Amino acid sequence: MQGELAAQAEWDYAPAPESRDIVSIAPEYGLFIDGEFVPAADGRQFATVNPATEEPLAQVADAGEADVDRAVAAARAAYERVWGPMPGAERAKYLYRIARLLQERSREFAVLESLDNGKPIKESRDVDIPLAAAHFFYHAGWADKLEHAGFGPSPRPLGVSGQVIPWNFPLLMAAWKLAPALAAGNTCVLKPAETTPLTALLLAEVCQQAGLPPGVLNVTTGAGSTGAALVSHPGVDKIAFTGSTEVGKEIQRAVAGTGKRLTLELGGKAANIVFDDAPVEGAVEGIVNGIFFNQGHVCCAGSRLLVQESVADSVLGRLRDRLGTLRLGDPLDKNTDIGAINSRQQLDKIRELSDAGEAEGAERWSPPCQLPDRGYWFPPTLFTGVSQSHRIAQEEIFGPVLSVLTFRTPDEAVAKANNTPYGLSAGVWTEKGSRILWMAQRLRAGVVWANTYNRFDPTSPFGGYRESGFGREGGRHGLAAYLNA
Ligand code: TAP
Repeated sequence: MQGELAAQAEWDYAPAPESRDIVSIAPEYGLFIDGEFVPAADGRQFATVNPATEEPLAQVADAGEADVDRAVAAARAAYERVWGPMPGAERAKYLYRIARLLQERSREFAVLESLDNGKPIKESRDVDIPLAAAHFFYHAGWADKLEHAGFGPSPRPLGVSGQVIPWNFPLLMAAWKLAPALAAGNTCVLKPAETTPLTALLLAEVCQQAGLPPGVLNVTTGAGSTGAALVSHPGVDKIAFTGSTEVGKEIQRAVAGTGKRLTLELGGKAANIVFDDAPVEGAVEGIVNGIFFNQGHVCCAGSRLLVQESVADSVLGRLRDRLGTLRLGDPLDKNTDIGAINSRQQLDKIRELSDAGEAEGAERWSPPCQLPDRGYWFPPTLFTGVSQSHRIAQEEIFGPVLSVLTFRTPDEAVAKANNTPYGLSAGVWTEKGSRILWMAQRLRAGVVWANTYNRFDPTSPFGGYRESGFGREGGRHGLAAYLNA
């Protein structure tokens, strides 16, 4: 017996926390306007907290209308005097510099992102930060080649771009928005999410370090009202928004008739479809990556698993086994698979929708999983017996919760996958290439992954339609959103 216990103990994971010493968090942060960090005009601040511990991290300036006005004026002046007239090859040098600095300071960014957002360090270290740098590298390459991008002989920038981003990939969403805008010759005012402002402010510091001319990038931290002030500011030429469908619709109403250009990247309720000929081990990894990556805080998360009835039992058996191996806990631990939920408000929403799933008759399952005493946590959760009308099959949960449905034929899979008001992404798992193409033609989704999931690349356009928004980010298509062709 003792030998057994000793053998078991040997196989336990030892804690492997990443040191937070590399990050120095200031007690207070200002807004970044015209190349300088400044307090809000009315001196207001808000706290940002570590969602894994509820520990306050810093006080951050809360931008009001006057601050947004200052930021837009700085962006306009920089656009007219410096950035707009600058040759593309010169702009590219700044973008390359920013990209290299992101790489050089990547550990610092990764630790700060995990502290402010709650995501596992292995994700911020291996996904968020390298991809953010890749977006700057990629778009730096376009800056002096815009006339060859297929938008006519001399595409022009739009002017000042107002960019409002969410909390799920704070630095990466900033990079998705800023890199193409700057490469195309626009200047920017960025509004990060209230719960995750710190890496956008560190990025502003990197831009200072790179010598980016003042006013080219401005960061106005604050809550939804700051975003609304930016959206409705008459000095902004283009709005780029990523976030909820509800706020996206509000923004669309606010800019209607103003002549401002708009792109919206909104929610999703993607189907991840597993056929009976799919390689099961790979599919199970893809299901896990599809919904448990980033705690399911992913607009394109594969939150509805559609599995062919003949293999449902074996796939679900293996999936349950795999979920039993996921490690939930300290986001800074390098072994952690599932970190903290980003905010109390988001945790409440996940709980409410999961309770509704049970109340509507679906069967809920989670592996044995100890949740930390402090912070915002939700265990990986699987719902079986889900019907298409259940709220958990219709609404975006934006958490580590998978709704499982079954199908018998490819037609039924398509019908169920498309039974959603969203249209952002989908996954198909099958051995047959012809079936992948057949499915991809019928799935109403902006992105269809085949035998993989949640793969991103700056060269590849990403975006949805219907309630998932419009416009593309990434690739040549993404550049179009920032150019007057
Ligand atoms: P949103 O409210 O949509 O937040 C996205 C961004 O918009 C944030 O920077 C937010 O600021 C800002 N904002 C809020 N109201 C605004 C307004 N009226 N005008 C302009 N900007 C405004 O999302 P959330 O509240 O963080 O999350 C709510 C739900 O949205 C989630 O549960 C999830 O289902 C969904 N969501 C989807 C995505 C993606 S990528 N599709 C991302 C985040 C959330 P504050 O953060 O300061 O409020």
